[in-house]
Amino acid sequence: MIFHATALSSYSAKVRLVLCVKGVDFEERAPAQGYRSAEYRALVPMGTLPAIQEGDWVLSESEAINEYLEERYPTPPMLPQDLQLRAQARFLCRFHDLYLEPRVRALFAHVKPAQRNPQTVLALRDDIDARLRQLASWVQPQPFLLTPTIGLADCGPLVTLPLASQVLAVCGQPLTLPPVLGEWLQMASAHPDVERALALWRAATQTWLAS
Ligand SMILES: N[C@@H](CCC(=O)N[C@@H](CS)C(=O)NCC(=O)O)C(=O)O
Repeated sequence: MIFHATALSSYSAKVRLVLCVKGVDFEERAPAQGYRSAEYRALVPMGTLPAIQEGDWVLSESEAINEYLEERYPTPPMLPQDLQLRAQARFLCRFHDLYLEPRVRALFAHVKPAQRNPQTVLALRDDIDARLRQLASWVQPQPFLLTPTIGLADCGPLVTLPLASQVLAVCGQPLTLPPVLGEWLQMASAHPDVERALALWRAATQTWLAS
Protein backbone atom coordinates (compact mmCIF):
# COMPACT_ATOMS: atom_id res chain seq x y z
CA MET A 1 0.00 0.00 0.00
CA ILE A 2 1.27 3.48 -0.89
CA PHE A 3 0.45 6.19 1.64
CA HIS A 4 0.50 9.68 0.12
CA ALA A 5 1.24 12.00 3.03
CA THR A 6 3.56 14.63 4.42
CA ALA A 7 5.14 14.91 7.85
CA LEU A 8 3.32 18.15 8.70
CA SER A 9 -0.15 17.11 7.50
CA SER A 10 -2.36 16.50 10.52
CA TYR A 11 -4.95 14.49 8.57
CA SER A 12 -2.10 12.30 7.36
CA ALA A 13 -1.09 11.81 11.00
CA LYS A 14 -4.66 10.75 11.81
CA VAL A 15 -4.45 7.96 9.17
CA ARG A 16 -0.82 7.07 10.03
CA LEU A 17 -2.11 6.24 13.52
CA VAL A 18 -4.48 3.60 12.13
CA LEU A 19 -1.81 2.19 9.79
CA CYS A 20 0.58 1.81 12.75
CA VAL A 21 -1.97 0.39 15.21
CA LYS A 22 -3.02 -2.20 12.62
CA GLY A 23 0.57 -2.97 11.64
CA VAL A 24 -0.07 -2.33 7.93
CA ASP A 25 2.93 -2.60 5.66
CA PHE A 26 2.96 0.71 3.74
CA GLU A 27 5.30 2.88 1.71
CA GLU A 28 4.96 6.58 2.48
CA ARG A 29 5.36 9.09 -0.35
CA ALA A 30 5.18 12.88 -0.20
CA PRO A 31 3.84 14.42 -3.45
CA ALA A 32 7.02 15.16 -5.41
CA GLN A 33 5.72 18.50 -6.75
CA GLY A 34 3.51 19.30 -3.73
CA TYR A 35 -0.18 18.54 -3.17
CA ARG A 36 -1.26 21.51 -5.28
CA SER A 37 0.56 20.18 -8.35
CA ALA A 38 -1.17 18.96 -11.50
CA GLU A 39 0.82 15.74 -11.10
CA TYR A 40 -0.70 15.01 -7.67
CA ARG A 41 -4.21 16.05 -8.76
CA ALA A 42 -3.99 13.66 -11.70
CA LEU A 43 -3.60 10.90 -9.12
CA VAL A 44 -5.77 12.31 -6.32
CA PRO A 45 -8.46 14.57 -7.86
CA MET A 46 -9.35 16.14 -4.48
CA GLY A 47 -5.76 17.38 -4.24
CA THR A 48 -5.72 16.69 -0.50
CA LEU A 49 -3.50 14.69 1.80
CA PRO A 50 -3.69 11.94 2.82
CA ALA A 51 -4.53 9.33 0.17
CA ILE A 52 -3.84 5.63 -0.13
CA GLN A 53 -3.11 3.65 -3.27
CA GLU A 54 -3.30 -0.06 -4.02
CA GLY A 55 -2.29 -0.69 -7.64
CA ASP A 56 -4.34 1.78 -9.70
CA TRP A 57 -6.95 2.22 -6.96
CA VAL A 58 -6.72 5.49 -5.04
CA LEU A 59 -8.77 6.68 -2.05
CA SER A 60 -8.64 10.08 -0.37
CA GLU A 61 -10.48 11.60 2.64
CA SER A 62 -9.04 10.49 5.97
CA GLU A 63 -12.31 9.16 7.38
CA ALA A 64 -13.09 7.06 4.27
CA ILE A 65 -9.51 5.74 4.43
CA ASN A 66 -9.74 4.86 8.13
CA GLU A 67 -13.07 3.07 7.63
CA TYR A 68 -11.56 1.15 4.68
CA LEU A 69 -8.53 0.18 6.78
CA GLU A 70 -10.85 -1.01 9.55
CA GLU A 71 -12.62 -3.36 7.12
CA ARG A 72 -9.53 -4.42 5.19
CA TYR A 73 -7.48 -5.10 8.37
CA PRO A 74 -10.07 -6.01 11.03
CA THR A 75 -7.45 -6.88 13.67
CA PRO A 76 -7.12 -5.18 16.06
CA PRO A 77 -10.66 -3.78 15.80
CA MET A 78 -10.88 0.01 16.05
CA LEU A 79 -14.69 0.30 16.09
CA PRO A 80 -16.81 -1.11 18.95
CA GLN A 81 -19.02 -4.16 18.29
CA ASP A 82 -22.11 -2.67 19.95
CA LEU A 83 -24.09 -0.89 17.21
CA GLN A 84 -24.96 2.21 19.20
CA LEU A 85 -21.41 2.62 20.50
CA ARG A 86 -20.16 2.07 16.94
CA ALA A 87 -22.44 4.85 15.70
CA GLN A 88 -21.28 7.05 18.58
CA ALA A 89 -17.64 6.45 17.56
CA ARG A 90 -18.50 7.52 13.99
CA PHE A 91 -20.27 10.59 15.39
CA LEU A 92 -17.11 11.59 17.29
CA CYS A 93 -15.04 11.14 14.10
CA ARG A 94 -17.42 13.44 12.19
CA PHE A 95 -17.55 15.91 15.06
CA HIS A 96 -13.76 16.08 14.98
CA ASP A 97 -13.52 16.56 11.21
CA LEU A 98 -16.43 18.97 10.75
CA TYR A 99 -16.63 21.03 13.95
CA LEU A 100 -13.36 20.86 15.91
CA GLU A 101 -10.42 20.54 13.51
CA PRO A 102 -11.51 23.36 11.14
CA ARG A 103 -11.44 25.86 14.04
CA VAL A 104 -7.88 24.79 14.87
CA ARG A 105 -6.88 24.99 11.19
CA ALA A 106 -8.27 28.54 11.04
CA LEU A 107 -5.56 29.51 13.55
CA PHE A 108 -2.76 28.63 11.11
CA ALA A 109 -3.14 32.03 9.40
CA HIS A 110 -2.34 33.70 12.75
CA VAL A 111 0.86 31.85 13.66
CA LYS A 112 3.10 34.53 12.15
CA PRO A 113 2.96 37.56 14.49
CA ALA A 114 2.80 40.01 11.58
CA GLN A 115 -0.36 38.34 10.25
CA ARG A 116 -2.03 37.77 13.62
CA ASN A 117 -5.39 39.26 14.52
CA PRO A 118 -5.65 38.91 18.33
CA GLN A 119 -9.45 39.29 18.32
CA THR A 120 -9.88 36.50 15.78
CA VAL A 121 -7.48 34.29 17.77
CA LEU A 122 -9.48 34.93 20.95
CA ALA A 123 -12.77 34.11 19.19
CA LEU A 124 -11.30 30.90 17.76
CA ARG A 125 -9.92 29.96 21.19
CA ASP A 126 -13.39 30.38 22.69
CA ASP A 127 -14.96 28.27 19.90
CA ILE A 128 -12.38 25.53 20.40
CA ASP A 129 -12.87 25.67 24.14
CA ALA A 130 -16.66 25.23 23.71
CA ARG A 131 -16.19 22.30 21.29
CA LEU A 132 -13.76 20.63 23.71
CA ARG A 133 -16.29 20.94 26.53
CA GLN A 134 -18.85 19.24 24.26
CA LEU A 135 -16.38 16.47 23.44
CA ALA A 136 -15.57 16.01 27.13
CA SER A 137 -19.28 15.59 27.91
CA TRP A 138 -19.70 12.80 25.31
CA VAL A 139 -16.68 10.59 25.97
CA GLN A 140 -16.53 7.72 28.45
CA PRO A 141 -12.78 7.02 28.76
CA GLN A 142 -12.19 3.36 29.51
CA PRO A 143 -9.39 4.37 29.11
CA PHE A 144 -9.65 5.36 25.38
CA LEU A 145 -12.45 7.76 24.43
CA LEU A 146 -15.17 5.13 24.01
CA THR A 147 -13.35 1.80 24.18
CA PRO A 148 -10.84 -0.24 26.22
CA THR A 149 -8.35 -0.22 23.30
CA ILE A 150 -7.48 2.59 20.90
CA GLY A 151 -10.27 3.26 18.37
CA LEU A 152 -10.96 5.37 15.29
CA ALA A 153 -12.59 8.02 17.51
CA ASP A 154 -9.28 8.59 19.33
CA CYS A 155 -7.24 9.27 16.20
CA GLY A 156 -8.37 12.76 15.16
CA PRO A 157 -8.30 14.23 18.69
CA LEU A 158 -4.89 12.62 19.37
CA VAL A 159 -3.51 14.95 16.70
CA THR A 160 -5.80 17.96 16.97
CA LEU A 161 -5.74 18.49 20.75
CA PRO A 162 -1.94 18.82 21.03
CA LEU A 163 -1.97 20.88 17.84
CA ALA A 164 -4.59 23.27 19.27
CA SER A 165 -2.61 23.63 22.51
CA GLN A 166 0.66 24.33 20.71
CA VAL A 167 -0.74 26.75 18.11
CA LEU A 168 -2.74 28.68 20.70
CA ALA A 169 0.31 28.92 22.98
CA VAL A 170 2.31 30.39 20.08
CA CYS A 171 -0.56 32.84 19.43
CA GLY A 172 -0.51 33.95 23.08
CA GLN A 173 -3.84 32.37 24.10
CA PRO A 174 -3.03 29.22 26.10
CA LEU A 175 -5.70 26.52 26.15
CA THR A 176 -6.70 24.52 29.21
CA LEU A 177 -8.06 21.10 28.28
CA PRO A 178 -11.04 19.76 30.23
CA PRO A 179 -9.53 17.37 32.84
CA VAL A 180 -11.08 14.25 31.30
CA LEU A 181 -9.44 15.05 27.94
CA GLY A 182 -6.11 16.07 29.51
CA GLU A 183 -5.89 12.73 31.33
CA TRP A 184 -6.93 10.78 28.24
CA LEU A 185 -4.36 12.63 26.09
CA GLN A 186 -1.53 11.91 28.51
CA MET A 187 -2.44 8.21 28.72
CA ALA A 188 -3.08 7.72 24.99
CA SER A 189 0.04 9.63 23.86
CA ALA A 190 2.20 7.16 25.80
CA HIS A 191 0.79 4.17 23.85
CA PRO A 192 3.77 2.73 21.91
CA ASP A 193 1.94 2.66 18.53
CA VAL A 194 0.80 6.24 19.08
CA GLU A 195 4.33 7.41 19.95
CA ARG A 196 5.70 5.69 16.85
CA ALA A 197 2.93 6.94 14.55
CA LEU A 198 3.08 10.56 15.72
CA ALA A 199 6.87 11.02 16.00
CA LEU A 200 7.24 12.36 12.44
CA TRP A 201 4.26 14.72 12.74
CA ARG A 202 5.32 15.98 16.20
CA ALA A 203 8.83 16.85 14.96
CA ALA A 204 7.52 18.59 11.82
CA THR A 205 4.97 20.57 13.84
CA GLN A 206 7.59 21.70 16.36
CA THR A 207 9.90 22.80 13.55
CA TRP A 208 7.07 24.73 11.86
CA LEU A 209 5.99 26.52 15.05
CA ALA A 210 9.58 27.27 16.11
CA SER A 211 10.29 28.88 12.75
N1 LIG B 1 -11.37 16.25 4.64
C1 LIG B 1 -10.01 15.96 4.27
C2 LIG B 1 -9.12 17.09 4.74
C3 LIG B 1 -7.69 16.83 4.40
C4 LIG B 1 -6.88 18.09 4.41
O1 LIG B 1 -7.39 19.22 4.53
N2 LIG B 1 -5.59 17.90 4.27
C5 LIG B 1 -4.71 19.03 4.16
C6 LIG B 1 -3.34 18.67 4.68
S1 LIG B 1 -3.45 18.28 6.43
C7 LIG B 1 -4.63 19.36 2.71
O2 LIG B 1 -4.49 18.46 1.91
N3 LIG B 1 -4.79 20.64 2.36
C8 LIG B 1 -4.71 21.03 0.99
C9 LIG B 1 -6.00 21.58 0.44
O3 LIG B 1 -7.04 21.43 1.11
O4 LIG B 1 -5.97 22.10 -0.66
C10 LIG B 1 -9.59 14.63 4.90
O5 LIG B 1 -10.17 14.23 5.90
O6 LIG B 1 -8.70 13.96 4.34
